[in-house]
Amino acid sequence: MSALNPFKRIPTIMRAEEIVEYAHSRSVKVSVKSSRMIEKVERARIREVARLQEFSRNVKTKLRDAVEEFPSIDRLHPFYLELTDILVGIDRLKQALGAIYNCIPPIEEITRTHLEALKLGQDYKQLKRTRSAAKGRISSIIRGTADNLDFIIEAKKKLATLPGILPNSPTIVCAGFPNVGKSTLVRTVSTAEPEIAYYPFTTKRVILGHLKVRDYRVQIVDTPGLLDRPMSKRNDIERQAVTALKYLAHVIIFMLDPSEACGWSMDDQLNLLREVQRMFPIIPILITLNKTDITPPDKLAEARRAVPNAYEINAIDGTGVDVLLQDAVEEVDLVSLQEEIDEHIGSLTGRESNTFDRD
Ligand SMILES: Nc1nc2c(ncn2[C@@H]2O[C@H](COP(=O)(O)OP(=O)(O)O)[C@@H](O)[C@H]2O)c(=O)[nH]1
Ligand SMILES: [Mg+2]
Repeated sequence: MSALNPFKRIPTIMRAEEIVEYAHSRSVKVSVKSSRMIEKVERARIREVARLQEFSRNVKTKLRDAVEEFPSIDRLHPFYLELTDILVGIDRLKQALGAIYNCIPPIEEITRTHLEALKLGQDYKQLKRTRSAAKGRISSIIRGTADNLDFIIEAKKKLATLPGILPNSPTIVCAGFPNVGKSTLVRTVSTAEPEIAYYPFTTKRVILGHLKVRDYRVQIVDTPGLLDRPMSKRNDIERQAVTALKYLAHVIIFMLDPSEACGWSMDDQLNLLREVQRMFPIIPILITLNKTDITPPDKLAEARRAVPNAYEINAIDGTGVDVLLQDAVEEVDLVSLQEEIDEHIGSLTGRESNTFDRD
């Protein structure tokens, strides 16, 4: 498996105060072995130099790690890019990462000038003061970027809840009104326990399952709060979240419940179907009648007339599901998918760090 949710892999990021504390505790532990024969002031010089270097090194490492271990924004899968924008704002995130990174050169400069001063200092107390002044100035720089560190820590937390998709596996998205059986289908066809995740701006849980069809590792995901009601009832953010699905879905299974046990009339369901067809004109949509086990014959006949050649399934016991999935994978444009994979792998191998203004 390659790249699941890239934000789950970010190591712990320290807050400003934690970085200062951490670097301080490391620097005071530095012990310098020097001969008793050396004068007191020289011993102090060696010690203060070592402590300042240790402090500076730890601070820089923590800042650099915070930025470099964050997934490279420009190389995110478009699905995550879109959702990242909704959840935290791409511009603000780039600005925060850039600002944190830009703390490093001034810290290096302060370190350099104070190390020079330590070379020249003649008295024991003065050496201590110089080291302490350098640490103070470096700490202020870190505290000055505390908001940015807090921001990326929060961003990481939010982004880590998104579903962990495999960018190079065929992806089936289940759509349809609430209670038509989307989650049931995902659970029935998944070979392992499905992953539970969250989409932005719905409190409903997303279910992401994995299965094998022919030789392909396929993922199937449902869409609570997204493709389950008319677009006219949505705000901009929800619309953007729906749009993100076009980067995810290679094929859509649109589920209808002709028994209407879901609580929605077939007319409403068919209207939503037409809306989804309009929204995703180039994604293949497989229309599926679910709950055939409890649908009265007259309602089933009516549904067959409304959507001729629809798949007919029972999501609970899996009747009809095999044919549906085989055809779903058949619909995935495997040639374009291969190109996508190549592009993705190419971008990963060219990876160095985040792109942002380093001036
Ligand atoms: N009889 C029957 N009930 C089903 C079928 N598929 C789903 N259900 C039931 O319909 C209800 C809603 O299903 P769920 O998967 O939660 O719908 P979702 O909101 O679209 O995810 C649940 O009580 C399911 O057990 C089916 O094929 N036959
Ligand atoms: Mg559900």
